[in-house]
Amino acid sequence: MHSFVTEKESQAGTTLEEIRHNWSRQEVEALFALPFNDLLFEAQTMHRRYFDPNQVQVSTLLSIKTGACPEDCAYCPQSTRYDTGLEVEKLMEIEHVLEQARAAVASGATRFCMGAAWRSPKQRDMPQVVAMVKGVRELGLESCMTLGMLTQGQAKELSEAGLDYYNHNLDTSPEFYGDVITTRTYQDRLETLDHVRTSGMKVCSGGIVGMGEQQADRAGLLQQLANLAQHPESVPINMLVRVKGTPLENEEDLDPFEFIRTIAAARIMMPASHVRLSAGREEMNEQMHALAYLAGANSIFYGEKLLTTPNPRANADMALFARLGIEPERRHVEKAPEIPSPHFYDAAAR
Ligand code: SAM
Ligand code: DTB
Ligand code: SF4
Repeated sequence: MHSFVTEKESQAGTTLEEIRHNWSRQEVEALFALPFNDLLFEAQTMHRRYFDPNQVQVSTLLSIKTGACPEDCAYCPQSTRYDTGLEVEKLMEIEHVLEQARAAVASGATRFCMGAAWRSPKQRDMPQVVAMVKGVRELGLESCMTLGMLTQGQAKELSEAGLDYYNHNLDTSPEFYGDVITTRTYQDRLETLDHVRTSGMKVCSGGIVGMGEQQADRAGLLQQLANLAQHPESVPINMLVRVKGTPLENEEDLDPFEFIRTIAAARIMMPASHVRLSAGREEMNEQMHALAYLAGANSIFYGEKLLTTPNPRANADMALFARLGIEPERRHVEKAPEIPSPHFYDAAAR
């Protein structure tokens, strides 16, 4: 096991194990309080121990069931409680999902994430969802789904179908959570994560910043994630996308450096996990993207749309990768697809 020794710790004769599950709130807050350059240096140092610093994983996202969700998540354009003008769509046909998945392969994505605006999947929808997982895997893509809360039985079904990752976010600190969502508890979320983990799937779990929370809440979110029995393999950090009609539509801008600090702290606390620069990139300029990669973000959602809101165009991401000397990460699993396609490299020509 590696150990990470800061100058202060080495002076004090102590060492800090890197993969930890016992972070105190105070320790996490102390990370956030570091001078910005010290925090970024520490994060980048840690990043290099576990990852190639010039590779970023790219995932494509598809909404397989849109809108009319009964939950009241204050940030979400898909809740039926808010009038966001969103067009509701029922569960997508398998062939349509696979068409999009083939396009994702052609664009160079290695993971295909499917999201549904459900509180939890209905049992009658499971066969269709299972067929989607099988079809996506046959294309050689890693598969990920986010369908809301899962029972242990549903997690087992998805795992047996070959689903690689399940995304379920803790969203924020336990203290701030009730200000954002009232229709399901923090404990419900932890239980779903437990079902996902014990069924053998990889866990994708992160949160949202910029919802009016305090720095202590951002620290609290990361503390919860890092203190899980096993770190999520993937940690999406979303910047709130303010959608008209949601209760958070007029939320104030978060200091961009606070966002970068959150990425850096996540990198230090969960050094072997992919930290995903997730929603909110449409509002971030190239310099901000570069800082996020420097802070240890090594995954993005790639393609023009997230679930319902816009995302930077794929060729803009590839052009920035080329300027920064970043390459898309090749996938780790056995059955690698024939990617990248030639036009993918053209876009990123150096
Ligand atoms: N309905 C399922 C659930 O909530 O578990 C899955 C889909 S839900 C849209 C997935 C995640 O997207 C949420 O947990 C939240 O973190 C993120 N999200 C939703 N709306 C967002 C917004 N406006 N800005 C940033 N992130 C958002
Ligand atoms: C996650 O953490 N972010 C993604 C994914 N998991 C499913 C979703 C972002 C949604 C942003 C708002 C929208 O496009 O509807
Ligand atoms: Fe529904 Fe998920 Fe949106 Fe919450 S985040 S309202 S559960 S779609």
